[in-house]
Amino acid sequence: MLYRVKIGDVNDNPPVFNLPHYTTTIEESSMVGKRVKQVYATDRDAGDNGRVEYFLKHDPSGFFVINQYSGWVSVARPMSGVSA
Ligand SMILES: [Ca+2]
Repeated sequence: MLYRVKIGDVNDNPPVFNLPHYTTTIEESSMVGKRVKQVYATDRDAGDNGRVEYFLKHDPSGFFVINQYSGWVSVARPMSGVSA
């Protein structure tokens, strides 16, 4: 008998950012919603295992938000006059 086995993709590749670090500068007076920087990562897995979504891991200041799908970081609240 011949059995045909289909191997599905497993999630064996972590996402990889296209840069090791991203740096930028931004005016303290920047408006809420201003785009700061876009990050980009790829994942070699197929299908859902290769889909990349972005989250900020640690931002106690709350100054920034990241778009889950585009990777754009933008200003979430006014920075001027705030002592960090
Ligand atoms: Ca993956």
